[in-house]
Amino acid sequence: MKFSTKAIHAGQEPDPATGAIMTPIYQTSTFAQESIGVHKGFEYARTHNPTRQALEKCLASLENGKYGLAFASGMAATSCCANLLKAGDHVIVGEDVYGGTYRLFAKVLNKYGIEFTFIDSRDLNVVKKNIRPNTKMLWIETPTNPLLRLADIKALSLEAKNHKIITVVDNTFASPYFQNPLDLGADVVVHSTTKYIGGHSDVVGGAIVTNDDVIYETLLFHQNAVGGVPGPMDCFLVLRGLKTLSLRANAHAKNAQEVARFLENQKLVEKVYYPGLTSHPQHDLAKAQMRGFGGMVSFVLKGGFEAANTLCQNTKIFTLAESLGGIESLICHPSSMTHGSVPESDRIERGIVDGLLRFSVGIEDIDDLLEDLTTAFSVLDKKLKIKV
Ligand code: P1T
Repeated sequence: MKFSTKAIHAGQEPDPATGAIMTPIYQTSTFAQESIGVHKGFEYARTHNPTRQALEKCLASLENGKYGLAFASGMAATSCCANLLKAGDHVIVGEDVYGGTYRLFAKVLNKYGIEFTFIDSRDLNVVKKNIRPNTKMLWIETPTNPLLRLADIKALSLEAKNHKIITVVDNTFASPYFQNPLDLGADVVVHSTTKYIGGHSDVVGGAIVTNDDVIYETLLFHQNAVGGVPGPMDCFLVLRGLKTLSLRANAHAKNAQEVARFLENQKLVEKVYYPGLTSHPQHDLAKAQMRGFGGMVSFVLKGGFEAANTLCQNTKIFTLAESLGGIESLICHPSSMTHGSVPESDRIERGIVDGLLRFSVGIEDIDDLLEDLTTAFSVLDKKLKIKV
């Protein structure tokens, strides 16, 4: 089956009790048992729930994986992956990851004797150099949040495999529609389903997909033991959003390409980051491992924080807010919002400067989006000129 068919049907059958076409919201915490130890496959909703199970099967199918696990948030999925580790293990992490991922690794999990080295995951040699005898996991985000840098999933996974290192790819920015890391050799895929998968900014969720039986059993055990599972209503919302992912992803990417081109032509813009631009240093890698370039565009404004703040205040459609991947266009100021927990010196060294803004380009009419930006840039232009 092709992607858009799987998004609508995988893991989902008409309800056997009623024939309902849409997966019911099984709003129950527990299930009746026929006799002691005899039941219909469901006992307690932290362990299994039919609505969650449908979502997990659908997610696995879209990532070309055998197993899917759903979580209450992207961070719950990320922290579940840490259960593949133990004290004394070492993890290599791409330095340009979501600020919350950095915070979990550098400020929470480090307290449990797991060591993290943050490196430039664009460079295979840097990864090679940082492998130690106790390195157990390579954690990459590609494209990265917020600088849209790419990591070569195939090359890095192969290197990791040679050292028995588990490769985890956070595929949130690309979504399974544009990139399937398991097909490129990764062992585990993580998603914040809050973003493109849910797609409507109305639910928080996370997911893990893998083909590996041992990894799955370990994660399944911890999903139940730790308990960061989503409720049935949230699973329903993610499942419902997922059905239109292929349509939305194409529309996001089309608009993002135009917005990126628009930004490249603005004299107040110093730099634009979008993998779909030929000016992106890894455009060829993007074409090789992705089927499209996604809806996220970041850029640096001349004029630092003040310019960034002025632009955010003068758009009407683009809204200043955390998160991404919903149908509406959002702006984020990474250095004070998503990456506020990264120490300032590391942030600046990585390029997350005060003039950096990140657009989650929505699927509104492109003419309206460009008009909104044109107006905001002309206000910014006037303001900067007056200052000079
Ligand atoms: O917010 P949550 O569902 O827990 O997902 C965490 C997460 C994981 N991975 C990536 C790549 C992410 O971007 C996120 C969350 N990001 C934002 C909230 C943001 O605005 O970037």
